[in-house]
Amino acid sequence: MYMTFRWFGENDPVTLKNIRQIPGMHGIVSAVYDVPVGEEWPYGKIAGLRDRVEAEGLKLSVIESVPVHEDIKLGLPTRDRYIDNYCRTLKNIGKAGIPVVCYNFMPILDWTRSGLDFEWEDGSTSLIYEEASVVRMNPRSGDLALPGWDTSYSKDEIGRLFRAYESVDEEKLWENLAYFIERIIPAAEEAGVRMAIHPDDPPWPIFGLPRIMTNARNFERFLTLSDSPAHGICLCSGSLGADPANDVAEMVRTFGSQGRIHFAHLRNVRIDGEKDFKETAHLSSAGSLDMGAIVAALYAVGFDGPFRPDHGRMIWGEIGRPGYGLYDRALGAVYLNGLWEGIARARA
Ligand code: DNO
Repeated sequence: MYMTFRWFGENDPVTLKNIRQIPGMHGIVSAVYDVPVGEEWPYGKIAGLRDRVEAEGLKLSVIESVPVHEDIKLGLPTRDRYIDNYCRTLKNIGKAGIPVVCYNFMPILDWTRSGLDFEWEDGSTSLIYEEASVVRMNPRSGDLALPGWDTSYSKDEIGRLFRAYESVDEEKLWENLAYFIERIIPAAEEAGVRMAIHPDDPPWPIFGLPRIMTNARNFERFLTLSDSPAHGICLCSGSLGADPANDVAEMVRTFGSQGRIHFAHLRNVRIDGEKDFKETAHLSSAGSLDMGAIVAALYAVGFDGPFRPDHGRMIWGEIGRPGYGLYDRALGAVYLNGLWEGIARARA
């Protein structure tokens, strides 16, 4: 596997130079942020991003995300236009030579947390999720500002979307996902792009919205939607691992041995109760996940794709995008690379 790092573009307080200085760094994970959701990303913008990254001596390894328009997830008649645009965007991404696209199929909300700055004894802070606080939020009122979204909606739109999803249950969402996959995977294959769906984070329904990319059984079902090697998953240890019923290393072995893991997000969480977790430093002893076992499983299945250290804590007084500071992610990157090197040597 090779190391990549998420960069949010020119407005990111973390610079490409900062990222390049992390030992072992290979590539960048980024996106075009100024095209409205659902519209085609022009080739020039994608190639411009790639050139900017390459000028700093890095590769543009993954596009994360090309967001999926809500009309597609809702299965509205207008979806075909957005799906056509999606296919054209994939074609442009392929033409620019970028091999992997990460996306998700979560209704309205991407990843969700209840708190941004839980303070640990050592003064570092983390993102946390407590179901008890989440159930007290009222997103239907439109008053919901969550960190890290690739898209955000106005108050009116949020209210309208919640009403629209009242008629979409899990099975309907599966149907809409199947319709989307049937159309985009051939386009991805033709473009030479591998698609990696991100698990739902957290992996359970929130605010009464259906969520389906949550466990091994559902990933198996998802993979039956297409036989194409372009149809795969982003194995996110922290998202899946927030549910102790998910054995993340086992999922790596199952889907990795089928060649379906196209991207890995590696981070740790400490589970403090049912639907209650805190993001921690990456190392195994800091949280509930055995990162050594997860990396060993990636090694065992011969994973040769990109991974990135996922969310870190805020440390050393850094102020930045929640979960996406430089320092703790850089420590995570080096730790994960160290695990890989150690495992590779022990097996050599
Ligand atoms: C959170 C990220 C997600 C991810 C999307 C992929 O930190 O892992 O926002 O980018 O779900 O579409």
